[in-house]
Amino acid sequence: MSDILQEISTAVIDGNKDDIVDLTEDALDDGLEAQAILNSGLMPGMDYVGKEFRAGSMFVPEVLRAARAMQASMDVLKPLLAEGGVELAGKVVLGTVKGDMHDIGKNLVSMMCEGAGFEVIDLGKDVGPNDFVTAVKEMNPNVIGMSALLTTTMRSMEQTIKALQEAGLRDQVKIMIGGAPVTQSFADQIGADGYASNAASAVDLAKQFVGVK
Ligand code: B12
Repeated sequence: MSDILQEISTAVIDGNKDDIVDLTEDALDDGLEAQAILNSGLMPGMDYVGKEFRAGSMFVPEVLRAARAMQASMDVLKPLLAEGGVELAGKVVLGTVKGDMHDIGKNLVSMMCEGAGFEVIDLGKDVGPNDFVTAVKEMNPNVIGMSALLTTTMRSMEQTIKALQEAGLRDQVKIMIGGAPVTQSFADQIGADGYASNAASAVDLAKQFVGVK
């Protein structure tokens, strides 16, 4: 890996939001392609963070800092990636379900998915079944991710899946769910395609859904 890509990886791992923008611009000035910076600078950094997080060696605040640093670099790269018509890993629509205002975990999933090369459409929080249905109709994502932190709002996940079935859209999208009270057995019970207990595993699941390693 070139020195500057290594520095970009390290800036992600360290959550160094201030330096990463300069480093990204320097890399572009040096003639590196936006895609190369994403694939060989940001993603290895985020992969490392994901592994450390799963292993319990990094914690939520550090992962959030890393994700924000990556986001700052992505803000520079995104217009260039779009220009080049770069093939992204797939499209993920995310939202915290209706009645639920908790979005820290969902934001983490969003940033980690972006870091893994997915286009992410974040519908925000308090997202009702019909909003998900509209998003699937209009944006044709590969994956929907629903987050719930309240036992009372988990039911909205089931209602969303039913609404997608009724709209005839269920088979064209994979559905993953998560959030502290959510479990694999709940996912099985409501007919979701998968559950992940943390943002790094959510990325693995999304990759599995679209057939990316
Ligand atoms: C921060 C917080 C808040 C903040 C939310 C701020 C925000 N912008 O999100 C505020 C103060 C607003 C809040 C409000 C309330 N809260 Co609150 N809150 C929490 C708290 C302390 C932390 C949640 C959090 O952010 N965790 C950190 C993130 C990173 O973890 P996470 O969300 O689980 O996400 C990870 C995974 O679950 C997974 N994941 C998450 N989403 C997704 C999605 C997909 C697709 C996948 C695959 C994976 C995935 O990946 C994430 C990253 O690894 C929890 C307690 C706790 N320790 O969990 C209570 C908690 C969730 N809150 C609770 C309650 C009761 C409330 C209120 C009702 C309180 C009140 N009486 O007003 C309100 C509800 C408001 C509403 N309508 O939503 C209860 C819920 C109880 C229950 N079983 O239903 C908890 C458990 C506290 C408690 N012990 O009582 N809360």
